[in-house]
Amino acid sequence: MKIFCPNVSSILFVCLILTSCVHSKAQSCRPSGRIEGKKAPPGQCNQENDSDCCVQGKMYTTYQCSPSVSTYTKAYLTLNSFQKGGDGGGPSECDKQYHSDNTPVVALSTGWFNHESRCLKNITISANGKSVVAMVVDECDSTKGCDKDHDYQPPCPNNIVDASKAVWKALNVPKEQWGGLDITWSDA
Ligand SMILES: *[C@@H]1O[C@H](CO)[C@@H](O)[C@H](O)[C@H]1NC(C)=O
Ligand SMILES: CC(=O)N[C@H]1CO[C@H](CO)[C@@H](O)[C@@H]1O
Repeated sequence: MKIFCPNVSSILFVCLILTSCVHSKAQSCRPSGRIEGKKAPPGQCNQENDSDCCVQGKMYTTYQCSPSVSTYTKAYLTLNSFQKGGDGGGPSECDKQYHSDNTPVVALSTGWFNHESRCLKNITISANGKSVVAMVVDECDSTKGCDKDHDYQPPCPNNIVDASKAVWKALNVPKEQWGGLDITWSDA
């Protein structure tokens, strides 16, 4: 009878491979897949305030992860409506409610949303020499898009803080520039 008995060097080898995998996973966030754009049916995809609509046949990259969070996490700030009838689609995922765009609320890319772990928590957003505290109420889905649930908008990039206009106002950004800004954020 033969008993399986791995020698010490093979155990070491497996350990080495495992640690290097874990290590590289923590450091980088790679795409998880791609989806093909579908054109929105008539009347879908609310383009109020420059929301993107999926382009038929275009490929969009998806992500399950976001860059790792630090005290100055770099992100890209975008504009969203969290009100009923706004371009955010349905009610917010965290509390199934709509939110006034005059309150500082945000949606985070899937990796940062982290399975609702930041739901109804506050983050501090800094840019332009100012900072504002905003509550996380929704996910900006990096894993899916171009369907009815996402108002036929593309999947979110993995580094997005999608904010109500109250956030833009508090950061003192001139209205003509609302929609895209490099920022940093941290857990408040
Ligand atoms: C987040 O900030 C709001 C407004 O400043 C505050 O009312 C709320 O209690 C804060 N929530 C948490 C979880 O700290
Ligand atoms: C979410 C948001 O800011 N919506 C605005 C889009 O633009 C119209 C017209 O400028 C505003 O009235 C909305 O409030």
